[in-house]
Amino acid sequence: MTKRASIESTADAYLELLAARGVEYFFANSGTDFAPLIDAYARRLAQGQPVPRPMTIPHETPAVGMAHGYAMVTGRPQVVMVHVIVGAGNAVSGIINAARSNVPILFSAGRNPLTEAGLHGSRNRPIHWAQESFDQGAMIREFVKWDYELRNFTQLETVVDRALALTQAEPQGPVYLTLPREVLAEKHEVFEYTAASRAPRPGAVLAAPETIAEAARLLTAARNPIILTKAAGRDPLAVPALVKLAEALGAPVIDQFHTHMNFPQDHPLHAGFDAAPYFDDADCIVAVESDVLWFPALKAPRPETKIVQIAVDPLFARYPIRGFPADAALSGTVSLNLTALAEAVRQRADVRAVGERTQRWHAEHQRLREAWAAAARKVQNERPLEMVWVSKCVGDLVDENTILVDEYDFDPTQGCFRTPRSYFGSSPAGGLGWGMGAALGAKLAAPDKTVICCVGDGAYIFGAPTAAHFVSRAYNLPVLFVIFNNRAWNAVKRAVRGHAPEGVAARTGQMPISDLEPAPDYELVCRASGGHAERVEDPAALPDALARALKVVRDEKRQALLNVICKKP
Ligand SMILES: Cc1ncc(C[n+]2csc(CCOP(=O)(O)OP(=O)(O)O)c2C)c(N)n1
Repeated sequence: MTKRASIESTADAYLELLAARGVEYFFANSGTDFAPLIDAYARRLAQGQPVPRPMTIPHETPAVGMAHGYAMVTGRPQVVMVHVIVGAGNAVSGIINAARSNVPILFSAGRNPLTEAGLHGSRNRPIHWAQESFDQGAMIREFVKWDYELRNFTQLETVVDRALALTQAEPQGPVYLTLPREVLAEKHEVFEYTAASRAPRPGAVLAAPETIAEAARLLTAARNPIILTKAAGRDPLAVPALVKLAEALGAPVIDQFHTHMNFPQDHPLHAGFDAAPYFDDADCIVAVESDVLWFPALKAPRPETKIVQIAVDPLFARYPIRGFPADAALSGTVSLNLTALAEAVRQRADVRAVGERTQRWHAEHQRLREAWAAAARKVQNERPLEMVWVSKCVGDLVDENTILVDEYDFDPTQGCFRTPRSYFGSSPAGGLGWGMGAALGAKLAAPDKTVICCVGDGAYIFGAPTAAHFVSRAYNLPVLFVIFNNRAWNAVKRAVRGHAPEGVAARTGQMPISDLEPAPDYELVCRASGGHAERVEDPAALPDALARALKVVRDEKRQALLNVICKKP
């Protein structure tokens, strides 16, 4: 069916089309390139015409983070638009995060007016000469699946539908569309378009039966198979499928370097977060959506150990180097492949061996849980606070209605995540500044959920906190932010200690370029945007402070922040 809309410009048609295609939000950080769009927005809003909701995000880092957070919770891409090359520059780190996390986003930037005169929208500011680049896509091309400049009104529908289809096709990832000001400003009166996109939407993909059979053969021949996963839970259906596979095998699941809730943490086959201690005994390792299986320089499995890799793309083709082997590789839709493999294993498995292994791993699960509980108990009175105790207090608050976004320092041993899409960790690319925006995007996507955002003090600063707190207040997105404040970049310090354990820096603790002192009163930053905020220095006071903050978030619908003073490394 064809739709016909009265419009005034290409910008007007663009907004009409985005709304028609189900885009709900337009996370924007604007500049002179936005003039035709803002004009079209004003007209459409005044006339009650459909538009993606425009949201002013006063820094690109949380703008991209919000689109990332929204998509990771819903699976649906939204639009981010930034100001020409300079806005794109600020956004690149977030786009790298989205690319490596396989998150769909329609990322866009205005393109400086191309013409010096002669067209509506031609140059009229001094920046219009310096803000043109030879190849605007180049800055980010390596980290998007597709980039294109909208050349004219006629191709608008094809371009937008192609962008949205490509970002959502597996492996998912951001796409980049640049929008020259003259093209947006072109005058048009009528926009005709197809009511629903007919761009190809590739369906789910199952590996060939013989590949599944080979993987099942390797697994059922093994005496001690183990499973590790980083991001199986990106596909929520993969979580129950992974449970089926683990149970069919009697094999443990290790959430190694995990970025998602992948496997219920209270399942007796959950075996923690570090697979290395189990490598010596493992004779078959299944890696599910895991980019890094081990560190070859530190600890690898035995050479004869069989490896099965299961992922949308088991080659991680966009990584320049990745040498992890596979004796069988299942590409395609992870939930389908896990389900098929679980069934194939179930048919072949030696029931007695599965039963014995299950018992053994149940005991290991119990041992781990007791050790984790003891680790938190041991430091519960330490002042400054130990991060494991902070994590235990935060973890105790997690219920079925909570989403936790962690960008540094939440210790996953202290939580118990049971449902898909309830836990999200930083992208494997680790571009700092993701957490606050992602938490706000998650809250926008799931307004009925309690969203808790754990951040290191370093990560907090990278998150453009004045912008993030502004957004929380402006758009009623109450999130609880917990800063694990150790007044340092501990990740950097750890790297120095690992690199030169006997060096001067490690021996003396004097490490330039890794301290964050004098530390600001971070609570004031949140209060400046109307939030409730407290500084916590007493470990015994933390549970009550968390309860007060959560009450503000849930009942008053206001953001809250706890600046928790932790031990300095
Ligand atoms: C954009 C960006 N810049 C720098 C880094 C390098 N880096 C990784 S972790 C880290 C420190 C994070 O500090 P904080 O959030 O306080 O956590 P902590 O390391 O203290 O646990 C830095 C600087 C990065 N990952 N991303």
